[in-house]
Amino acid sequence: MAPPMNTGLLRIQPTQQLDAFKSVKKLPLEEYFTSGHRTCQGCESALVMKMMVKAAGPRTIVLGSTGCMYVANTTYYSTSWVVPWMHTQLGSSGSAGLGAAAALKALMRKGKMKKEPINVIAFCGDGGGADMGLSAISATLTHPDYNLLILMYDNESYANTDIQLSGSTPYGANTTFSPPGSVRRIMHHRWKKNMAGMLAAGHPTCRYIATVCMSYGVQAMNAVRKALSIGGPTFIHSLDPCPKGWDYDPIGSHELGALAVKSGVWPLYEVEEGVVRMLGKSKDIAQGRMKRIPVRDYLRKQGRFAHFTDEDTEYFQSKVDEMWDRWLIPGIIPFKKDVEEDKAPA
Ligand SMILES: Cc1ncc(C[n+]2csc(CCOP(=O)(O)OP(=O)(O)O)c2C)c(N)n1
Ligand code: SF4
Ligand SMILES: [Mg+2]
Repeated sequence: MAPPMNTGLLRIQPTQQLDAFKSVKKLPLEEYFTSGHRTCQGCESALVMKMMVKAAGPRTIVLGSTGCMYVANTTYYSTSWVVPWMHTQLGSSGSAGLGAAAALKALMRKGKMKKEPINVIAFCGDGGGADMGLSAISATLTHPDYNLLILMYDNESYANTDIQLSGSTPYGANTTFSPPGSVRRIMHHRWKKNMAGMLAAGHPTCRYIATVCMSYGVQAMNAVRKALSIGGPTFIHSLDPCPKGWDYDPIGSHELGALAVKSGVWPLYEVEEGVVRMLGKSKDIAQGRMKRIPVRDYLRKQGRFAHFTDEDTEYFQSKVDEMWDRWLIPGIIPFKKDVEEDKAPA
């Protein structure tokens, strides 16, 4: 792990060294997000909550913005959370997380609380994070002197309010805002927002950014542990298959996450103190040990793409190819260098 960034006297909250789990057999048995929630069968976002807090451990405060992971997990007078948990407004995970981290820091500085590592994790959905709460997340990531992790669970729609299109919804997907019709087949023409890459490029003060998918659960949990050990503002973006919104049999959740990674649709990587590393299968792809599988294999398993013609699938494939073959950093940073400009005399 890279040495911590020097932020002077400002980093008062202690962090802890959470070592990586070596395998699934080494995971602790304790649960801090338990049974009793009301998410759909096969909901990967619920799995993200469970594994995220298992990775963090009991000295953790979780804050969550409105969405499925609020509504389904905190039915009146009951909750699946074992650790302290607080709901925050839909676009506020960044500010709520920063406020909680600042409060802990102030209480510890004033001697009103024992100085000990307490994890603050603020989660949000893609609607609450990539769209509505983007400015609060961005502002929070510019504060190097508070320890918190923001985790965006991305089910690629405003799922809780019945699958409306978000800035994270993939091209062409059928949502309640983009139903294919006989006159226009493709109703959503925008490409998915590159959230983690955008935050990494624009926020050098953010000390750790990672993309994860719970189909690779130990790796995802280790990203959470690394983020919490590094401290400072950190960000994790997880891609979560959603049986309701993506329209598939709930048994397919794990497989769909793996197909997203193997097809290159969802690159796994981390940016630690400004150093980029591809991870897992994405590293194998980037280093030529594995060929990407066709995106068709991923798309055809989901009802939200059932209206796709060959032409639509080819377009989708061409955009994923572009991410891997033409981006400055494959799957992460899209800028292209103007080679001619470099050669031109000053
Ligand atoms: C300011 C505000 N606008 C709209 C809503 C209604 N609303 C509640 S949950 C939700 C969807 C949030 O989507 P996302 O953040 O992606 O979480 P998901 O439901 O997909 O888990 C919406 C629009 C709200 N609660 N607050
Ligand atoms: S709609 Fe999707 S994200 Fe929401 S509870 Fe169901 S499976 Fe989970
Ligand atoms: Mg969502």
